[in-house]
Amino acid sequence: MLRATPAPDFDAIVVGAGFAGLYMLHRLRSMGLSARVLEQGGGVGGTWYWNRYPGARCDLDSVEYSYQFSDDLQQEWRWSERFAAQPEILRYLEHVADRFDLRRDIRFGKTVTEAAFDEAAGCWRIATADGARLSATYCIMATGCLSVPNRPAFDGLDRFQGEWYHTGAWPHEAVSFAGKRVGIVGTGSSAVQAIPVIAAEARHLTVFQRQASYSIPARNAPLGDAEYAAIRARYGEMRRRARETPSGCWWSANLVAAAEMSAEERERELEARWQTGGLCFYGVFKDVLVNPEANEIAAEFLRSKIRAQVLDPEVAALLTPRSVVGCKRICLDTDYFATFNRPDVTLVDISDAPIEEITRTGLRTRRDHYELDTMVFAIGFDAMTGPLLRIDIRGRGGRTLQAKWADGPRTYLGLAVEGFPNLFTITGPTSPSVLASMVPAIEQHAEWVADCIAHARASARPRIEATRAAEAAWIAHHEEAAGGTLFPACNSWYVGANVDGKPRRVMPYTAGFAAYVEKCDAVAASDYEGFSLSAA
Ligand code: N01
Repeated sequence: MLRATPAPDFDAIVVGAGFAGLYMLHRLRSMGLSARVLEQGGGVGGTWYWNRYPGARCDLDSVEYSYQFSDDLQQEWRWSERFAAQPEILRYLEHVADRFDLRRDIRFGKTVTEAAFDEAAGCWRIATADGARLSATYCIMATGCLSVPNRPAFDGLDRFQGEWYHTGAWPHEAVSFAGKRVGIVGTGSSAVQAIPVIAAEARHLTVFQRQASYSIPARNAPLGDAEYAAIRARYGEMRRRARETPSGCWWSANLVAAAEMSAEERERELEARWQTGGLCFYGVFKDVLVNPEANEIAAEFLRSKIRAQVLDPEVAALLTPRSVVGCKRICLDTDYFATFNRPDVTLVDISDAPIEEITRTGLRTRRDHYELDTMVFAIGFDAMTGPLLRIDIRGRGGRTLQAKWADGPRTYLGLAVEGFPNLFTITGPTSPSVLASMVPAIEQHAEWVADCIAHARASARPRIEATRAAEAAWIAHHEEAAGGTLFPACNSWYVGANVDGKPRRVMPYTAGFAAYVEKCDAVAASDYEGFSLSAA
């Protein structure tokens, strides 16, 4: 007698309970599907659960760095500042989890180690580090883009007698720097936020810089009641307008190329965006990210601002990047450059004298030894592909994602992967993700995935997989678009240059959020063109 294959435990398993996983769960449940979220942390929040370092804030205005799927939520939540600090963002996500009763379907402390597609049963079999085994028809990776911290692989770290921390895995307990000689490695967004705060507390702060960063004043400020009332009144309209822009952000982009403006007009535009603060600087010229001459005008403007803020010309020179601006993410700061005017802050250039080892009492570069009580590693993440590749993901025929992506990520729309049926990636590589307004990008993906699953089920073809041809065409288009930009010009995490041995590929989609959404919508409208749908 034939034994019926047992039904999977859930319709869908979602990995991660950050912005993406929470909303994905909400969508799936509202469709009447059974879903389980597996989260490695002890609470919701994802990025905002782990990144508790001093000074951590979002770099998009809080009012747009938040969900829009529920107007009630949007209207009732009150952000206190233009750029919310980590504790407030975490409170927001906890509020969302409670308000939509999400926690009952989330299991915390569950690190997913394996996900394998069972072809006979037509479902995903998921294993967690603590030995749990679950199955589901669909597996949705809401694992984040910046969620695997780069390990500090410095010789001798285990010998260090003081404390050390990674900004991306900060302890929950308060960390005191009072009276300490602190060293921080890295000068990216995390460090740029942490350095002024740590400097204000530590006895001495030594900053180890490999490449200088461009940074723009955040101009963070409390949001007043009148200002907030105006935002609430225009929320819907601002959200709608943002969806039509390349960045998906509220700020407006200049649609004129630098060469079409007079020197005075360019200066006015640059200065206006500098004064506004925030990432609107990305919109300074239409061609700032594609034309080296336009880029150099913007870069030189930012360099002059560094020279104006840093008193010691030698320190200013070290802090001044020579590279293209924007091909590494521009940082937002509050008093970053001015911090180097403090007598108790030292900048150490390690571009030509790298860190050789960590000693019992500090850090040795090729040039010198530095005595330290505490070390902070703000050295970033194995971005975009790291969160997926650290899970042993096996698709049809037992093929691993690691093997498939050995030369770089290949996806269809950054949402699906040929050979891996019923697997979806929220803001996966080759989607706009980190180059768009992150939360709207997440919502667009979660909604697309939910609609796709609904369509597959309704048409009695629950198995869905990207075709090889569609994936190849998407990757060709993605690479062509990226090749027309300046993103390949930098050694940044956007191209995987910050992780030894990682294939160098522009990972986020560069042709703009609005164009991308249009493509996703067109695919959905044409019976999910580029996917093959079949019965189980
Ligand atoms: O990481 P990063 P991050 N020896 O990779 C240096 C988002 N974010 O955590 O430039 C010495 O940018 C490395 O040097 P180099 C945001 O999207 C947002 O700061 O590679 N140094 C660099 O200086 C951001 O872009 C917010 O030469 C080493 C630094 O460490 C992304 O997260 C806040 C090294 C790493 O910079 C990542 O930011 C924080 C080594 N072996 C983060 N390895 C906001 O919302 C690396 N470095 C504001």
